[in-house]
Formats: sequence, C-alpha cells, structure tokens
Amino acid sequence: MRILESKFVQGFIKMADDGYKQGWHERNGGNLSYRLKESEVESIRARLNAPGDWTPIGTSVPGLAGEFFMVTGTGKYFRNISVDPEVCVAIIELDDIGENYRIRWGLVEGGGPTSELPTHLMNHEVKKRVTGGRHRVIYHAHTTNTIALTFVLPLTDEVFTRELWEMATECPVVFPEGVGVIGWMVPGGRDIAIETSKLMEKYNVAIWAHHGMFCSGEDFDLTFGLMHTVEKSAEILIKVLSMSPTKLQTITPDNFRSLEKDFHVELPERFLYEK
Ligand code: 2HA
Ligand code: ZN
Repeated sequence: MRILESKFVQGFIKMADDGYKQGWHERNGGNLSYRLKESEVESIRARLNAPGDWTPIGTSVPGLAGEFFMVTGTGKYFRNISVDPEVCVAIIELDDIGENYRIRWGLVEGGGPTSELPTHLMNHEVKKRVTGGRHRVIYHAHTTNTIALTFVLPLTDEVFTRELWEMATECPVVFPEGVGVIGWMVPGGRDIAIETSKLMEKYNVAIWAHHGMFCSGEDFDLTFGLMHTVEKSAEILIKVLSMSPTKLQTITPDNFRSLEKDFHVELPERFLYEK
C-alpha cells in the first residue's frame, strides 16, 4: 500500500487542513498525532524506511512500547501539510520499553517530531489504557476563543465546563465528562505532559491557559468534531459576554439533568452547582 494513499494518512492530512482553515494553526502552531492500528502498520511496512537511530522521547511511555504513530513535525506549518505531507509529517516507531523513538517515514527534508511529543505520547498512553485501546488521535490547536476565555474565567474545570455546556445544548452530550483546565506552564516538556495526561484520565479535552487546547478521540472525525464543538461554544460565550456581563436566561441545572435520560449521558453533579 502506498503510504500517502492509505486511508489513515488521507484522514490525518484532511484533519490538519480543516484545522488550518479554522484559523487554529498560525505559523507552526499546533500538532497532531495518530496511533496506527496493527493492520495499518502491516499494510505499509514494506514501504517504511530502514530503521535509523533511536532518540529519547524525553519521558517514559511503557504502555506504548513498540507502537507506531503518525505525527506532525516540529517547526512545520499546518498550512503546508496537504501541500507536501512527506516534508511536514513523520511516522515514528517506539522501542520496546517506550523511552525512545525512531523515524520510519517522512520529514524528508529533515527535522523531528512535534515539540509536544511528550504530551502527545503521555496522553496516548493514558487514553489507550482508559478506553481499552479505542482512542487513537491526540490533537493540539491554538483555538482563538477558548484561549481568550482563559483570560477572563477562573481556571477551574467546574467553571469552564459549566460555561461551555450552557452555550449550546449539544455540548453536554458531546463532552458529558466535562473539560479540564491547567494554568500557564512552559510548553514542550515533561512537566506539562504530566499535568495534561492527569486530566486525560477523566476528560477528552484539556485546556492550556493562554495557549490552546488538547483533544483526544477514537478517530479523526470525532476528535476534530470535539475540538470544533468546544471552540464554537467558546465563541458563543464570548459573543454573550461582549453583549452583557450577565445572562437573562440560560440552560439551568435542572435542564441539564433532564437531558441525561434521553441522551444516555451522565453529567457529574459537581458541574451543576448553584450560581
Ligand atoms: O508550535 O503549538 O505548543 C507548536 C505548538 C507548541
Ligand atoms: Zn501550542
């Protein structure tokens, strides 16, 4: 199978392009990773490059030992991914202890995987475990409206979840477990990876104050759709707050509770506090 013609590669490229068109990927902002299925690895194995040297990941992810990932390259621009994917994207393989990676395809003009590789892989490790292997996509974007909210809302999971839920009835159905928030941290390293992966134990969305958002999901559609839904809700909230500091009416805690039965979701009571 030609690597560029594989369905997962086409899905990866489309998602990157969709994110760029949303305005979430200025310059080299954002990154995307996909954990390949065994059948996908086998379908392209003959076309992978001969293995090169191992490079330390910068953290330890034993739960992902031996897995293959498609990842965006550090310093690469999302707007160029669909134009020249072999320059902007790599397929990497992890070693048998989950501490090193090596590039098996892509980045043909040089470079390495995304600077956020520790966060991507630690999130993948958590999500592989808690979803029984269903989640395969981790996506980071610089979502304008969500970032703007991190300057005016208290940086708590409860406030962000509740305010985002109130802005669109679909929100508690799309992310019933809520969203997690972490205060400003230095990006790119192990510390922010640890904090983000802790949030991924219970949420599919982690917001980095004054920076952006991480989403996890089963496939490209669900993960992009989740990011899109949260960001749209943030946009509505900004429009509401721009018109008035208070809401005349909204979706109430009891309204949320009445969604639970028909939509087969459980909404944690800690998000349905009295204001
Ligand atoms: O530049 O988004 O968080 C890539 C990033 C780092
Ligand atoms: Zn970023």
